Amino acid sequence: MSQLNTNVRVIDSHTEGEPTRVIIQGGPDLGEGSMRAKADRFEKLFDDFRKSMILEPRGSDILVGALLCPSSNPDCASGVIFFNNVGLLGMCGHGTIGVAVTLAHIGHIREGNHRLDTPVGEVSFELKEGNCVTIENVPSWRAKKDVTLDIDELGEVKGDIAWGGNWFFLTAFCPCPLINENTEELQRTAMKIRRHLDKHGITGDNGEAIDHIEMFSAPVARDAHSRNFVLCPGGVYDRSPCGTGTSAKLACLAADKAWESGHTWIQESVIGSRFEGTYKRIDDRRIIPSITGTAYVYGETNLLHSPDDPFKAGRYGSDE
Ligand code: PYC
Repeated sequence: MSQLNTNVRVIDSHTEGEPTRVIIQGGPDLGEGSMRAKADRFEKLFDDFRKSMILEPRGSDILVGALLCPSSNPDCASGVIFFNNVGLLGMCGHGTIGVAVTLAHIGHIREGNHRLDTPVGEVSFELKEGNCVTIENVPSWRAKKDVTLDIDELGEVKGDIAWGGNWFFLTAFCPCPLINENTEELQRTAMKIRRHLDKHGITGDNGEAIDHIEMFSAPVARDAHSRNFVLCPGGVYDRSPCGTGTSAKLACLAADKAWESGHTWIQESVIGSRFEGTYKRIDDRRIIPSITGTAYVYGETNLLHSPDDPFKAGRYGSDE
């Protein structure tokens, strides 16, 4: 087991209901280099630290972690590596909004425009009044349209494969209404889709795993355009409308010429919270999505690791 710092300062927030735990002090030293290189080092050498921040008893499966680290680009307010209960995330939309509000909370930034360095590229954001943040995400695109899966117990499931900072399979296939009361059934169905993709080697570009499943339907609120349910890689679902998932959705809409650039798309989550999205076209294939949402800081904690604590690396941590 790698050495765990005994005192780690974290700030917890939620973005449209989805929590983000930002590690602002006491995280591992990941050395020099690009954020990609730092993320690789984090994944290889400090997995116990990741687990200890997210898993029980210090956390919960639904938390997304954000490790702040210095960026080699002085124009960036910070570098950040996002992670969850099973590993690292490429980008995280709700997490970026949470990081922005957290950086303001600790006095590191003020309202205005800023940049963040992530392992999948730089993103910019505008921090506005009332904890409202608009992020400009990484380039997003649809890789495949109308992929048909024939899944035991579900039958034919048709969907698109798109990148929005993570890989998504987006489908209108819903076994039941996308509402809070149905999240267990939705999780089970989305897991079946995920397992089918893995089993049959259906991937994003360059063989990259599709680790997010997004089901969408008509919205509940009259002024919204769509509602979604997003299954995250660790088997839990996003309480927010998922920033990278909304980006992937916008990429599909743009590819189908079903939504104009610059127009506001209102995406509802399964709990009824919402993001507003717009996009700019880069070329025939790719767009730059912008996502707006609100985050609230709800906790400041020092997490401790006692050397003799059997669960210092989390409930499912490695056995020593
Ligand atoms: O908002 O992009 C997002 C996200 C990814 C996983 C959980 N939230």
